[in-house]
Amino acid sequence: MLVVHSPAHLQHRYDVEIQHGQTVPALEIPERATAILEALTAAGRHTLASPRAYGMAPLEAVHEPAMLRYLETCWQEWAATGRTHPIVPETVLLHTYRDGMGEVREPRTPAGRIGYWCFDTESPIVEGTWPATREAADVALTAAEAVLDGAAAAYGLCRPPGHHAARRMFGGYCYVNNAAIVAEWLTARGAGRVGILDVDYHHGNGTQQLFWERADVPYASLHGDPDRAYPYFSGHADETGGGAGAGATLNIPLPARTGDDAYLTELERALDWLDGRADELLVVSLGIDTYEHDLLGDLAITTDGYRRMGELVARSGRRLIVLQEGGYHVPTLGANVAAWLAGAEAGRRG
Ligand code: Q9C
Ligand code: ZN
Repeated sequence: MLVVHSPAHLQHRYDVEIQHGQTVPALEIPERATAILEALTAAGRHTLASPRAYGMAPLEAVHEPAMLRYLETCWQEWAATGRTHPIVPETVLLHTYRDGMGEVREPRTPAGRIGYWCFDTESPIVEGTWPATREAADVALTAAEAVLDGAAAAYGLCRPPGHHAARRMFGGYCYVNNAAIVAEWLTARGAGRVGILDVDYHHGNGTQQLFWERADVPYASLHGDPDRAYPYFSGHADETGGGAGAGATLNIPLPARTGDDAYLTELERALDWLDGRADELLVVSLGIDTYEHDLLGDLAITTDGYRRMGELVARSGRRLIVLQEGGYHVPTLGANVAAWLAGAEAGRRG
């Protein structure tokens, strides 16, 4: 399989994140992508490639340009105030803040602006965040173009990940939404019906929002039930899309400790739901944080479960753009991604 990757992500590195008000060692670390690349190289069956540059237009097609401009310029602005530590919000804009008082305005100072765009305290911005973010989108687009040109499947080793980034809000380790950028880009090119299958442990709130009112890009997600799991405010089973997109969103919240067999049963349900909605192309948001020993998730998928997952998804006959999202148990991350991709290759053959 074609594996697209870039060393640009190495610049996006910070030591700590703030979880539940406590400073903990960062989980979304460069070593994640390094481990995946090593395992896929060692597997010996993949073709490695570097990304092409697609420019800003594909990002502007899904995100508010002012947010992209913020991401592009915030480090320079922050550093100009004499700060050298990562940008993390002090305040974030709660939807109730301005109840009855009209629209909010974007603040002018760096300390104010971050909380206007970022929704959590776990997604620091450093000097290399923007170059890494842009390159991750190019990695995704390069994988998509290979599939557009006829490849049965391609994998994009995106870092940072993307599925928590919404039209004008970022967070959850995500700055732009790689899967949404690709789905929109393919759709605009008349590539056929594109669906998004999100198997990251966390609900892809950003992707769901971006396609909420659209029937042409169905979104299906399996994830830890938001009653207990981040990002808490989306992903319930009764969220099925709105307006023209009514019925084009499928959420499958899962109980803690869900294992391979139960997960695959639900995955089959998601693939059946996609039948007739997106039969040609599937963008897969591949999170490995469903793993039994993941540091953030509480599901119980095994390495063999990932092989079966890849096989089941590929069996559906759709061409696949598989993009890396989460997954935080670094020692097994490479083997688990390799198992998923090997399963996908086996599933395609038959
Ligand atoms: N506060 C992705 O997997 N927080 N993002 C979890 C509890 C952050 C995960 C820890 C989860 C973000 C792409
Ligand atoms: Zn996740």
